[in-house]
Amino acid sequence: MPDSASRTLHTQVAIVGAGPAGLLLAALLHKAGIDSVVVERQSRDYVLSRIRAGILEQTSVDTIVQAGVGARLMAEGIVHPGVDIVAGGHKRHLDMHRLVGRQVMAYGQTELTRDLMDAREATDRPTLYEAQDVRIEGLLDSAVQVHGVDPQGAFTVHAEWVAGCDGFHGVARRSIPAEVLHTFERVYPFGWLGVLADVPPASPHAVVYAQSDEGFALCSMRSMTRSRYYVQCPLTDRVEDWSDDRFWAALLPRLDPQTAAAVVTGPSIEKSIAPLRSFVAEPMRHGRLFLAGDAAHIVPPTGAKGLNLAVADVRLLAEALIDRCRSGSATGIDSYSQRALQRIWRVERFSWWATTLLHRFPDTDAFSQRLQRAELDELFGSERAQAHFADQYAGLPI
Ligand code: FAS
Ligand code: PHB
Repeated sequence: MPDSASRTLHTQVAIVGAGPAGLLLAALLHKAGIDSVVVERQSRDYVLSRIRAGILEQTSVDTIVQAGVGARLMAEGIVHPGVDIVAGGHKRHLDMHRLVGRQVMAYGQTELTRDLMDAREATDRPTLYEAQDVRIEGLLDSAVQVHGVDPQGAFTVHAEWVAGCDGFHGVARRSIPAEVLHTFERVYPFGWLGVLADVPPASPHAVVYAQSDEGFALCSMRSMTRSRYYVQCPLTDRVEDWSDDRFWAALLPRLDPQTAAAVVTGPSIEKSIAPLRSFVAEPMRHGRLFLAGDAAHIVPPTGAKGLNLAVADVRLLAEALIDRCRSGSATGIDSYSQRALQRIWRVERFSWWATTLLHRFPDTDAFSQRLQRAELDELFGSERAQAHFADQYAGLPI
């Protein structure tokens, strides 16, 4: 129990985590007149220093605009009507907009988080940064408490509901009793080495996914002057093992000649290795606690789905909580976990499939390489197969 010096705050929804999921939920609730308090472990600057996702599905763009936070996204986001896939040095284009009438948008997660933080600050409602020792209590009681200590001292947030938007390593999922929680996981035997560089993108109108004998590579962007590239690397590698020169030398042979010729190299402004895993926690609700985003699931970034899944959860959860707070109806909150998981597992499958298709695994032999090539030939040999891929990549309906 907190000591008497603990300051108390009262709200309708306590939100743990000020990443995209937590801040977007706060924005959607605020727009509907529902009050929230956000509790974040790190500082604002630390959260903004993370380089993560870069591609938004159409439904994510619509949700962000609906939350009233889409002005810069619509002004600066870059539409990608299709996507390119390279195999054996040969690039093929998949035109999503022609096939399914939808497309994606290139807009960095860092910029989205900045927009959401600015919108949160404009509401004048509390966001408690640098909160340590966060604990969630009362999940099955008539009200829930979030305790912690921030630079102003100990605090307790009293709320009707709590949203665990605190990512894979957060406290919310761990607040669900072990006998209630079921987790499902697959860890991949390689990582992604990512580089951010202030150079013009080699492919400004489509992400390029490359399958090659040397391993997977990806060409993306953040703007017309800032590029994001990845190469598959062994899990045992450390960032210090990779000079910029070694990175560029590894990237180019994995691409087709046209894309490789368009790559402008330059000094990295960020370089990091991300492990790849598929992970799902069920259920996404326990009493007054709801999980959303990476707190509940992780996908390998091959399908550009992590951030988009978080947005989809938040859209469902916001609608459910607004309904409960306004009309008292529990229909939305009672069905949230089941409805979210139904879409999550379909996206988990797509991300797993794309990862197994485009990467070299330790046991990838000549036979499995031929199967990977045949799978891609099946895809590009059939408009129906391409439409199915486009449906998944452009974003399943929420
Ligand atoms: P986040 O992890 O973004 O945010 C959770 C927040 O909760 C963090 O700010 C954290 O500090 C805070 N927190 C944690 N514990 C807490 C506690 N105890 N108390 C209070 N706050 C706490 N997705 C893509 O689509 N494409 C990509 O290329 C891509 N690359 C990625 C690279 C890396 C290294 C990682 C880790 C993820 C990547 N992702 C990518 C996925 C990523 O974008 C997530 O899907 C997205 O950040 C999900 O957002 P949130 O659910 O808000 O979780
Ligand atoms: C990115 O721009 O960081 C990005 C794009 C597509 C992916 C993964 C990451 O599948």
